[in-house]
Amino acid sequence: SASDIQSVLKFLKKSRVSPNAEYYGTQKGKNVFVIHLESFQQFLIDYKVEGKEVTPNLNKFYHNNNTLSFDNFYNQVGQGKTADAELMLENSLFGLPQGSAMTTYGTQNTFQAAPSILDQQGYTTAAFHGDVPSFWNRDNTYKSWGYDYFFSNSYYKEKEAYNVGYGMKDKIFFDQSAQYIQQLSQPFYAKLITLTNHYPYEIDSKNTDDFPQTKTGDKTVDPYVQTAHYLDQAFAEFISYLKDAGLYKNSVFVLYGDHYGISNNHRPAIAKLLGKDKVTQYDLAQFQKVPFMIHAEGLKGGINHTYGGEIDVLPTLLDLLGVKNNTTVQFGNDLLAKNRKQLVAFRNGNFVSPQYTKIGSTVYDTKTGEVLKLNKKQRAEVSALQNHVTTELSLSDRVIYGDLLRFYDPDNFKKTDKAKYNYKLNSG
Ligand code: GP9
Ligand code: MN
Repeated sequence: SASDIQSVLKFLKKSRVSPNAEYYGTQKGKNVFVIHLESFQQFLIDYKVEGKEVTPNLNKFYHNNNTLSFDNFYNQVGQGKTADAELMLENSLFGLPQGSAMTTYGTQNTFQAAPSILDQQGYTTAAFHGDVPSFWNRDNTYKSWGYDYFFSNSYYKEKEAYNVGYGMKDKIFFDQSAQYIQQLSQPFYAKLITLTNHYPYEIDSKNTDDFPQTKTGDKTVDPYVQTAHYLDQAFAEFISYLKDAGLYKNSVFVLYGDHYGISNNHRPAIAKLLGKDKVTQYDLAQFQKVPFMIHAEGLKGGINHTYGGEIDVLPTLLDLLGVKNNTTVQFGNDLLAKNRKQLVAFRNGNFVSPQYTKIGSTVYDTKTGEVLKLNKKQRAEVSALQNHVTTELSLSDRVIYGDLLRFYDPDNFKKTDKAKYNYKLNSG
């Protein structure tokens, strides 16, 4: 009901942090590229197979002086996988405990999403993806989020050799997307969702670049580095198209991995990849780290160790762009804020903080991975963190289940008119 939104706003007001003045507004007015690295885990960064880097181009980007890179950034998805990542990234709302919110609520609900927020700042907004538009109900959800354009598979020239697995090969996808991007009026916000590095990690031999597979002996794990290597090359090609098109310097690049590529069902293989005898629940939690990088000309970069996750991306980006976001509903907080609460909630209620990693009823020391026997003070700290996690997840769920944003009109945000959008090809 309308009064439920008040409890949400009260909670958010208490947990708000003020932005970092050193960064706030420094990227104002620039184009924004959000590049979704499918199933890409943090352990791949700087990882080598037979002495060769899996992702040399992303590694260079990660270590670039103008890239802010985060090495304690976790995926927080549930069953909605990609869809949960998209929801968190662009709405700062958690995915649901079951299913995917985009599928169940994406069509009807009211949102305060990144595309709508930026549209109201004069941005053109577009999503690009080489699969059918209905996957995860994107075609309807993106209208609710205020995307001006959604370029899905029918917008791309098709040839049989262009496809593998779920859809278009990343190199073809980036090449053709770049041609559309050049026609967007600036400033724009463009999200590109890659696909080739998706389970079961298929790639034709012509495109493997002879990159060796890993040798864990697990048939579904070993080709993962090959498709990751291909994604890395595709990314590098895309960056060079943008440089040629003169779109590199006036843009901010946001890169993220959406979720794990190797699930917890492959523990022996994970142990081999990490060079360990066996993996603990703590190791598996660490294995949920995904890359998060922000790059822009002149941005003060470096590797930032703050603990955060996908829920925190939208406030971080809006602060960099100098877009006011303290009245719209967002559960995350700016990763660059000095006094932020460093707490990463997983969808099942487990969490990671700089001190504690709680999995089920076991608490590990986040620094060492050892199981902790808690003293009284620690017990109180852990239970306060657990409380916060449980509360934020359930309030976010209430926003979605109750469609609470329809009852809330902050003065700096105009509701999205879904009827304005039509993504069908040749529909005028
Ligand atoms: C397909 C896609 C895959 O369009 O984005 O989603 P996932 O299986 O990773 O959730
Ligand atoms: Mn995915």
